[in-house]
Amino acid sequence: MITVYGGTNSRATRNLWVLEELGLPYEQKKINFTTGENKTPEFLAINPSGKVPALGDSDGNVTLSESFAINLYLAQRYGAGKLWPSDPAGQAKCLQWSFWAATEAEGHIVGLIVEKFFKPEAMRSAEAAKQFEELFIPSLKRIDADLAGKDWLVGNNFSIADLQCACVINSLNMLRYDFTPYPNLARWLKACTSRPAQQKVASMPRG
Ligand SMILES: N[C@@H](CCC(=O)N[C@@H](CS)C(=O)NCC(=O)O)C(=O)O
Repeated sequence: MITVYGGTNSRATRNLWVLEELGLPYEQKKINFTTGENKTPEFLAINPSGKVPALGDSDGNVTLSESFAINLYLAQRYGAGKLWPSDPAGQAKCLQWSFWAATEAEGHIVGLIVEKFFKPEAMRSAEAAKQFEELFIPSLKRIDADLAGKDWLVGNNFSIADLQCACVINSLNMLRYDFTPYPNLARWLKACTSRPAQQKVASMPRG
């Protein structure tokens, strides 16, 4: 049995997206990190970092943390020929885009969202917001250029590479971010987020 620890107010949504894409049975244990449920001894035994998401897979005999790594595990173990390409070059590209999403995009994008959305209004800084945006604009340009003339990042099909990048970039929609300067990215993001699996996760009750 696969168990996802984390609610829909967390990065667990990207793991739920993979599970829904693959049609895998799973149970979800909502760990409320806003009330400190992520720091209980029970949860720290699952993820000593005290963060969600985490994943347990009793069939695979593994407990994992780090949302991108969880997705790569699920894609490799259960998504061969679907989310996980069969050729080594395609697989390497999926790793490339996963690391890119984690290191070149997510931190700066989350920084902007915290600055413009989560911080109390009195504490927001337009200068800090501008700095975060300047840091991720090269990444938006990079992925927009890569998507010119093609539908998906790796090969001819939607893969874990698309999912890992789309879940990060889509969070900018919380800010109604203007993707007009990046037409290839905008088209691709719409295709990713229109997928039934993502729509299902997006319609789950928040929390
Ligand atoms: N790099 C980690 C980040 C996990 C993370 O920061 N999770 C947040 C919720 S989305 C959390 O648990 N925050 C509570 C805390 O840091 O105490 C991942 O991708 O899984």
